[in-house]
Amino acid sequence: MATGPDQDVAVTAEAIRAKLLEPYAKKARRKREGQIVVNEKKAGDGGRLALSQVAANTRTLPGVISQRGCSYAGCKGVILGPTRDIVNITHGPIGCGYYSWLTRRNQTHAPDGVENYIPYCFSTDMQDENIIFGGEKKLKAAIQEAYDLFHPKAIAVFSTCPVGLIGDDVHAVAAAMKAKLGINVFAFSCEGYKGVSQSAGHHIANNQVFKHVVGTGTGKPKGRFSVNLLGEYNIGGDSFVIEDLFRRCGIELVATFSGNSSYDQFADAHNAQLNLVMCHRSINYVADMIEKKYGAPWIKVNFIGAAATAKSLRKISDYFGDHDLMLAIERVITEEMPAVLAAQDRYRPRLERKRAMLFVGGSRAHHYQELFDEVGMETIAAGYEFAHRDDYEGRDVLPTIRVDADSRNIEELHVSADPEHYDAAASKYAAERSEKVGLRYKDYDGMMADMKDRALVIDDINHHETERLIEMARPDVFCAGIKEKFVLQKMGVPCKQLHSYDYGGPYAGFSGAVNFYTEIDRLVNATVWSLLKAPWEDAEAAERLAADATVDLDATDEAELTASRKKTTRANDGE
Ligand code: CFM
Repeated sequence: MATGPDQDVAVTAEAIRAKLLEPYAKKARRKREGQIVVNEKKAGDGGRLALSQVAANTRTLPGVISQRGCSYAGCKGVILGPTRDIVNITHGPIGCGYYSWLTRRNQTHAPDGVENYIPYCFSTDMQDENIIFGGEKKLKAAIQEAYDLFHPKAIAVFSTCPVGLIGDDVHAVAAAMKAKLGINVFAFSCEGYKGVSQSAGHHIANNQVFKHVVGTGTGKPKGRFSVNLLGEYNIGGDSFVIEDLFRRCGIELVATFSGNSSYDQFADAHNAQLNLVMCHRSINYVADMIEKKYGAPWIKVNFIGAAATAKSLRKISDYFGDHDLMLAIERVITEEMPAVLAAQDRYRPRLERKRAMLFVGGSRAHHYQELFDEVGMETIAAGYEFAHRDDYEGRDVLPTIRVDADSRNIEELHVSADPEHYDAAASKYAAERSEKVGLRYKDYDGMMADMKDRALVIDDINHHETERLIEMARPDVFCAGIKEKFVLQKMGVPCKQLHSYDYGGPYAGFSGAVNFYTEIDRLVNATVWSLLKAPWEDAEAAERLAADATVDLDATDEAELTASRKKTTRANDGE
């Protein structure tokens, strides 16, 4: 049942929702009903929207194929993954280290002579005997070995599931090794089973980085306008683009958490004047803690989309309220926009009214809607893998979020103003600026406010729902990850990977926007998709394949048998 773009979207969204929920047993259906929501944009209090509630950050249904990852992945892979000069040791069986080794496309630029451990995979490679008798000794030896080989500034230890189960005290080992070696050694209790998804790992990572690294440096910003960029991980080189924009605007970037970052940047981050939060889900904890302890406020930014980039740069300008900075920012925007507008003119007629679906992580399903919008495409369904209600409905709902046992499992740091380093003037200044230019701090409206009324919002989508969604709505492009890509493409729908960007990118900033329009045009307007028929949809092809793949066991002589076997080999080689 294909639906056209002119069809009533309201009926379509409700009909799709009903179809997705149909096969579930009662209890499972009740759970999914709260996670599959038709966006209703009703006016709420104080000029804000009253959005439907999404039952986000809850356990995945047992037995379904989810897109989610684990807590260890969120901690070691996502937050610490892009750090180049911390030796990151996985304490656990080798598989956890191996499968998190270079699998995320976070790039780094390590100048000659600068430490870069990203290409390495460090693991304690736990064996049966360590599981039975404990792995602390092996961990100690691994830290010592890493130190002897590399003499890094810092070593971090990541716990995998068995470490938590057998009770190795990774923190005690880290503390002992820190004292022994005289470098910073710290550990994460990020066992894969913690929480309901990788989101737990983000929180655990944020806590430890804040506790053990942020504020330990003495480097002070040199420029007049200094910022940290939080929640930008340099996938496909995005951070490089943003760094270049900042440089041209005269904005000093103290630290990025954690794309193209270094240990010293984290250590000095408390001295930046302003914090910019890009991926709210993964890093809002650090932003909040820096504000509480050191005074610098945070604002939400988004460098995905040309308009969003311009808006974010202007927000920075509003904060600093400086004429020279404002001129520099406007100059950069003026330099960049002609190429963006020319690309929009070129691609809009080819992409207008095409329909996108986005099911990614915890912030990209929102941010990338901007880019589609800029070329006239509509997002008809979107959702996060592991985000929380505030990422859907906005931070206003934070006080109403119920803390369940899975969240309580994760340490909540109690942070207060640092007696020595808290900058009281910063918070006073921030309040004044807000009064003057209406800047909102600690504020994020979430994804649903930006989506159309009656669009479909699906949290923690699974394989069954993805297939039904495609069958019913046949989008022109589906944005997801490697686990979904080839299933979708066999159904004749192009998939753009928004985790790794496939082999593309950068997509941030102005030049990134042009890259993205080009890439989406290439995918959406390729004619190959209409020619594609999965083998099981084409009876003749299926028969042919089956015949080709069968060795003729009745062959009477060797020549016949060899010919038959050759044919089979050819078929298997995919010729
Ligand atoms: Fe933030 Fe990310 Fe994302 Fe994320 Fe991720 Fe990622 Fe993602 Mo993959 S930190 S929430 S845990 S923007 S790895 S760079 S693409 S799921 S949407």
